[in-house]
Amino acid sequence: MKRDARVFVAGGTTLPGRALIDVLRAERFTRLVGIGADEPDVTDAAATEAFFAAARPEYVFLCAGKSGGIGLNRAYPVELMRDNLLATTNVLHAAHRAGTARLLYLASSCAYPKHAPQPLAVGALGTGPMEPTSEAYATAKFAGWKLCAAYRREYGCRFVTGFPANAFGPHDDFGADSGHVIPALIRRAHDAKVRGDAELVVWGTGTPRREFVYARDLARACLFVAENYEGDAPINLGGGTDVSIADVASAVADVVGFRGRIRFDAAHPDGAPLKALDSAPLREMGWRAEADFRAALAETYDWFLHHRATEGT
Ligand code: GFB
Repeated sequence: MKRDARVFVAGGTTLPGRALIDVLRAERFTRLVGIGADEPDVTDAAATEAFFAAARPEYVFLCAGKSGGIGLNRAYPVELMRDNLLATTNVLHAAHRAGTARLLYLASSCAYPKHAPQPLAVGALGTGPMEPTSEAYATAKFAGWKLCAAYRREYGCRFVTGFPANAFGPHDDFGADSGHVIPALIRRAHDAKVRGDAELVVWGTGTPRREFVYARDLARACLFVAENYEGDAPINLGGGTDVSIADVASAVADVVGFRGRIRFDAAHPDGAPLKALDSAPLREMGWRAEADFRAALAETYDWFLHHRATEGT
């Protein structure tokens, strides 16, 4: 990909979007468009079309669309599904009309069937019911993949879909009730430490397992795929760390410095019992994750400590 090409990260304030902007700048892409206040409201079709007509981005990374943890998905399925459907349909159509040369759409591992064989391979997509707690959002991400594939088939667009593992890192939503598990536990372990609480409550049984990928590694994988993968099939963007929620809770408590007890509250749902991606295609192309899980947790906590007041985390 030409380093002086016009590149647009749709969803530049999301966790993956911010990481992508950092990686693109580090890789010396010199013409990022739609950054910060210049980014259009991509849930608005007219604003999106107008932006693409003016900026004419050659490369697009589509990370836009509200997302959150199991709590947010249970509380606001309509808002999550609608926001992602609008953002995805608007950006894909505008990119097609503007002649965008290459687009990577970021879907989500929750679009896989709840009980698909593990590790999750793209051939399992659509073969069974999704996890109910995130079904609305997951269906929007599944539809985004299918629409991406339709533009490729009908119009010959070089659009590709990546399915990421559970991402974490700076600029995430650290809301105790809205965030994904790692940022939510960082927030609650920090608050428990500051208050001197005797225990930290962790949702669910602690037995589910997840593959966690550091946002910087996810962003590197997105760029690697955009530059090197020409297949019609979607591709998993994994290579992360497979760990149980109980072990994540212990690691977060350790990194934050919370020394109290950890109590699992089974009144909260576990969600999918296991989500790990089969990322063999990506590995066989030579891509490797770089982040050490514990070091990435520490970097994320450090970011939280220095930004929680400003970024409304
Ligand atoms: O990250 P998370 O909210 O989403 O939850 P999913 C992962 C696991 O962590 C569940 C447990 O088993 C939760 O019960 N957990 C423990 C907690 N304590 C907490 C906590 O304080 N907050 C949260 N949030 N979880 C998501 C989807 O599913 O996967 C998203 O909801 C997205 O839409 C993401 O697709 C990739 O991994 O279960």
